[in-house]
Amino acid sequence: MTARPYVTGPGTFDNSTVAGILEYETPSLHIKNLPLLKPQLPPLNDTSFATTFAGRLRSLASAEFPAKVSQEVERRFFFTVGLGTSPCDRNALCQGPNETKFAASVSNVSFVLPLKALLGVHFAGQSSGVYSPNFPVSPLRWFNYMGSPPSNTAVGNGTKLVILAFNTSVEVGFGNYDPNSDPNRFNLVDPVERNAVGVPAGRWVAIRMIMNGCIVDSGVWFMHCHLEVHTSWGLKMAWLVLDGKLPNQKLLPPPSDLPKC
Ligand SMILES: [Cu+2]
Repeated sequence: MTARPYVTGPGTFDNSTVAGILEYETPSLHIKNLPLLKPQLPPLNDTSFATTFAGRLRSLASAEFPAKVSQEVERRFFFTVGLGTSPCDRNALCQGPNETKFAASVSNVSFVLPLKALLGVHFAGQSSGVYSPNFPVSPLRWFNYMGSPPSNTAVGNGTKLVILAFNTSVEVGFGNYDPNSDPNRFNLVDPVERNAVGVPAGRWVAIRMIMNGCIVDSGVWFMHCHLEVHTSWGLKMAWLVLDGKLPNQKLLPPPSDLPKC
């Protein structure tokens, strides 16, 4: 087996190929001189190959493992994800263009980590002043996300959350999206249930979530880029799912040995 990254963006990264040899131990299959299969990998930037492969992923959608897709959506959000710049801190050395520092954002909000833990202050009822509950439902400024980027790359910032009632079904879309034609192409039958999704460059992805303790529990949930450097630049936001009415729909207290820092 071999594997290597798929990449379309600029920037340097480790583009080497990893390889492993899989040997079956079943004695009856001990045939000598089996040929060593060496997979042919597509080019690093073969978007159509990667898209076709990812598009074939399906859940089992069986009686034992049903696909829990909400057919109705109560709250719709339109997010953008991207890189940008912020002013350089005083006396700091910044590596972004025109002496700025690199920043990243969701819907142009570069997330500022609060000094107090969001989940902790939420549980303790002491969240006043720690975050604002007004993460934008859709981008404040629209442009063609699939065209050339705007010349102003400055991002805003803040500790902004989306607050949702328990059991809310949510749909999140990213990028350019046609609300009339695109929903017809959604897979509401057997999509994969997952905690990470690829957003193609200059394109969009639609996600559905139900905040019902089955898929997303009550509490505070970060949604963030899986490149650590982008997360540190602010490509993250948080959902706050309120408790439900039933006893098993409440946020559990922190463990007694939770380190205090
Ligand atoms: Cu990223």
